[in-house]
Amino acid sequence: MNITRTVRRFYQFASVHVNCTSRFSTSHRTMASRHKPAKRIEGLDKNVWVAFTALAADPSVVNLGQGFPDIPPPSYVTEALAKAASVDKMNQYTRGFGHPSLVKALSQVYGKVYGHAIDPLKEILVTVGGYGSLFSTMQGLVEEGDEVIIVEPFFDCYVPMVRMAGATPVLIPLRLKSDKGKDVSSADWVLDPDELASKFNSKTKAIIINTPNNPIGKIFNRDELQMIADLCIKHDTLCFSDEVYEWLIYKGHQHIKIATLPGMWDRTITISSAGKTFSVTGWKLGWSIGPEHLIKHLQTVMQNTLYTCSTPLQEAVAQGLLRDFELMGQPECYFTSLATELEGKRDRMAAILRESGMTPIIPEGGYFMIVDVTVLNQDLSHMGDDEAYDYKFVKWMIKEKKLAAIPVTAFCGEDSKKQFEKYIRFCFIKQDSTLDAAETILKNWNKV
Ligand code: IK2
Repeated sequence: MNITRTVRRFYQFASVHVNCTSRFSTSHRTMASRHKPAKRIEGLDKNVWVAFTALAADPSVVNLGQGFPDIPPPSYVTEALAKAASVDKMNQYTRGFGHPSLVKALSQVYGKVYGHAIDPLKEILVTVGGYGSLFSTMQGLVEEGDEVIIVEPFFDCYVPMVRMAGATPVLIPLRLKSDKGKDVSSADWVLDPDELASKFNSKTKAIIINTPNNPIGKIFNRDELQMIADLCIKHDTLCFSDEVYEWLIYKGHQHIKIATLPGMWDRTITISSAGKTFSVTGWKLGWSIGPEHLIKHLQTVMQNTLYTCSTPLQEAVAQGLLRDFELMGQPECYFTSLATELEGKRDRMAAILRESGMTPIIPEGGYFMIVDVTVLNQDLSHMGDDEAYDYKFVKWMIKEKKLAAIPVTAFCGEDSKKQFEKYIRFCFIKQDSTLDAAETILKNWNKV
């Protein structure tokens, strides 16, 4: 074939291709305008995990961003999974609202924690992670026109989930008590009682609390929980209590379930997660616990959306819970031993940050630590002003310093952005070698 013919053929092909492409893009545009997203998801397209997980994926980046352990999970749990998967019937569907052995194990563990029997079939729903528990709670109990009070900073999916249920999120920030000096603890972040009371009205369907809180690590004490409970009872509202970090409680602190306060069991859904309980975040199993008259609505959502969760994973978590149920109260119980291990990592993380001149907020629970980066005085004006300072700071830190964290304004609404935009969140459930690498980066911060 001579050159002229080849060139002509190429242009013929290219022209057909261009026509096809432009026809495709025209029809694509028409389709796009005809098929708008459902109203319930409008404005919800941005997500901090999608954005920052991608940025931190580079293996040269030390990842203290998203909240997952890089320490191994307990071997009895992973071994139980391998064993479960080797049994034929464990690889098939199981009961929709929770695998029988898992709900039984959960009722044993939580029966002890709540101090009363939990009906495994009627008062528990197992679903896909803490996310699934939150979603079924919101879809099952929150109605168009309702208001739902959310304490800031909050785990970021609460607001979109309330919106997807057709309701309005009403935000109230934790505020830092003044004059705290150098030693600031998550306990120094408090709700203003009058401000909280002012958020309740006849439209209020529920309040969402998270204790221990992500990202601050605050554990609500009995008086604070009582204040919330009194308002729930006074205004006849529900309480959704996200307690996925319930076992990660540091010395001198106590986790209290709001559902155990007088008058609260009947109006509370408590949410937890196998991912956080056994350091297996990739397993994505969670559960909601509450009275039958509420849980049955979550079960309706489950049966019409996901129907059931993975059988072998549920069986393995059941075996893990039974093992730790026997050890509850002893140091070898994973619920306790993980918290002990993490307390050392928390203190190390705090020391590293202090050495770099920053003031970390020492968490009472959970595995995150927030820190004010103001003293680093990093000029980010070249990055424009489309984003909050913490977003720019973390993006810059990942690129220039190879250290990933999460911006704290991802956990609050517009009105509180100024209060939180100088904070970033570090995750410290990491191997010593990962914390060593972070320490080296922070020590060499000012070296080029
Ligand atoms: N609720 C809270 C408070 C959570 O922190 C999470 C998990 N978040 O972890 C990611 C991070 O903050 O870096 C969930 C619910 C969801 O739990 P699960 O992973 O079991 O769906």
